[in-house]
Amino acid sequence: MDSGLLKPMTNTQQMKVQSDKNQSPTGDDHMFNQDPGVLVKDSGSESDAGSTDQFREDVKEGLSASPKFLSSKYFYDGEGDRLFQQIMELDEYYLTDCEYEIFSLYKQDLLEQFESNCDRFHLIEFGAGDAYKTKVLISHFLQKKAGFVYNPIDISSNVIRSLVEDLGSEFPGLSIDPLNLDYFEAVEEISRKDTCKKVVLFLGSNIGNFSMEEAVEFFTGLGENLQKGDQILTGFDLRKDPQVILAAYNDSSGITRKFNLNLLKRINRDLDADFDPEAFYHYPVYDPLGGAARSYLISRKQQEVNIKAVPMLVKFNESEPIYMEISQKYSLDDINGFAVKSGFKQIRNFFDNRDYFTNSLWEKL
Ligand code: AVI
Repeated sequence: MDSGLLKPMTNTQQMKVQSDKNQSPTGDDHMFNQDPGVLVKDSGSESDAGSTDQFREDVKEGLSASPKFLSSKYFYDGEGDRLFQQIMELDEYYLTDCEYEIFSLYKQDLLEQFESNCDRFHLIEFGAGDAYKTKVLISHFLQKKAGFVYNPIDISSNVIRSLVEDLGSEFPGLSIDPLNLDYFEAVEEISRKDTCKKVVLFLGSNIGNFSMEEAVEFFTGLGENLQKGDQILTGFDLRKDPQVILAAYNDSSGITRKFNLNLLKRINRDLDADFDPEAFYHYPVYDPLGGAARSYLISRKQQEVNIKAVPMLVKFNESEPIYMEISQKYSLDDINGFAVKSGFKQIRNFFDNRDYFTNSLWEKL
């Protein structure tokens, strides 16, 4: 994996970890066309010319393809961030509560696993956002007078700035060293400055927005930037009752629907297009065999959409889908397989009370 391909973007509202690859709408070989190792976040800004160029190219590619697709990494403009925040507060979207519960239950066990011979460890968080769940750990670690430096990593300088302000006032004793870099570069940079143990947090089942193959590439690439004994704690959403999973992506208040349709509005705004979002409907599905939740937007009628900034005229047949997102769900064997294939040893899986979700702790071999 070429971490040199990882380039920071600016002016982003909030970090969401996504693959830079587009997702094949068809099957388990889902991802294609781009470099699997590249971590990107949404640019969220019309003023970021480089990002708008990339957005235009990606929209052009996805809507010229058959079947059509759009990359879910572009969900997160300002409105997308607000909608995702609302999703995380929904009862149906159980993932956030599960991870919060795991941290509340196991904060001491986690601390014991994280501590090392060094007088401190680096708690590195990929896509820290507002660190809502991580604050449970930070608060406990400080209370226990643990030696650690918190390294939130976010490609958005705005996110980093407000997080540092917030944590500074909530936890005056916290040693915080934020990095406004892409993930692998940030890990490399921390290693260059300090040889103490690194613990990387990759939470929220963000890994689920990668295909299975990409996930292995991601973990392998991450391992190449870690030393023996360093650890990673990843949040994985587990396979469970298909109805519970489907409801998380088809909430009764329609927020997830708006979240998907918002990408069409973004294309209208940023690329001067004339999508009528109401002419599409949100269609999420869950495949209990492969464990993938996928969402589509379905054209309600035969229609044409003009995207002036590309420029392109996109023709839709009635009932034609646009593939929007994968949210992969995992078995414990899947998770163990990732660790083995990417050069880690599994230390322990931590579960919530319903066994819906796991935070899996691995050590670099
Ligand atoms: C960011 N990611 C882990 C979320 C997920 O569950 O795949 C994004 C999301 N899409 C619809 N709801 C939430």
